[in-house]
Amino acid sequence: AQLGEELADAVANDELTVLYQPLVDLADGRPLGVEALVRWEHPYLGTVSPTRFIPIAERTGVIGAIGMAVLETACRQLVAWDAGLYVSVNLSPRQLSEPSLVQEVLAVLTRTGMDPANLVLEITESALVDDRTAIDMLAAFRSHGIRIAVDDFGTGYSSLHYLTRLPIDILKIDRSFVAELNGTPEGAGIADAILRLSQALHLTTVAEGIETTAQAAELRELGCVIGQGYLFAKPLPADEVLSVLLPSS
Ligand code: G
Ligand code: G
Ligand code: MN
Ligand code: NA
Repeated sequence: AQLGEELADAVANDELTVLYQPLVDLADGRPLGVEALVRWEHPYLGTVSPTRFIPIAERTGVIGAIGMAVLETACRQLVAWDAGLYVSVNLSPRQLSEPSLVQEVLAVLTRTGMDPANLVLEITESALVDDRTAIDMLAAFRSHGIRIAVDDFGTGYSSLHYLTRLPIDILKIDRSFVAELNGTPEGAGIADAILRLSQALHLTTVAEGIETTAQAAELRELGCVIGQGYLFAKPLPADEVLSVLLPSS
């Protein structure tokens, strides 16, 4: 309960920071975008992971304010960089149940001068199952040029039939399937299946949690276009992103 009460003030007290993890073209290593990942710099606990505080924020409802703060920070940062990158921002399931979300997101884009084509919203599969309101919302985002990614794909519950009807653009292969890659057809089974599925559905695929050059090479051979993981870079503070991504600039 204590942490929940403190979390309610974290936005106003400016205790949330946003890190950025590169998303790279697997063919040539070129940076294409970044994923925004929030951290809570707690006054005496130190850095608190989102895996710890996002579930609390979901329960108390403060996720709405946190989500919008992260989005606004990320959009401002992207516009300031002006480096031809896009930014991928996580939405939690509860945000998708807020009818005003689309208008709020569009207002942030207007306020920050951000091109909607440079924004990707990441949602988890389980947020969508049988939720007509959430699905309509995704369609509304897409009608404004914002792209939708399904995060942690393969770990949720969507039936394949259902997936064909979702208004989405990108599948993110969960890092558990990347960890299974070992140069054998068995190891590549799920990643390969997801890549074929996304090709059939004309979706882009991002592989998460790439830690080795062997994994990157295998994913590239399997047809994966975009990669993310410690091999390329860990989540970085804003002021380190450009020097890591575009060292010549
Ligand atoms: O960055 P890290 O690997 O610690 O993130 C842990 C989890 O927290 C991931 O599942 C990630 O999607 C989630 N997460 C990170 N930032 C945000 C955010 O701004 N909003 C939401 N809803 N989840 C986030
Ligand atoms: O669920 P989501 O995909 O949003 O989570 C992103 C999380 O994955 C972040 O917390 C980030 O720190 C973590 N992450 C990013 N790259 C790697 C990696 O190569 N290996 C592992 N184990 N975790 C990673
Ligand atoms: Mn994500
Ligand atoms: Na993920």
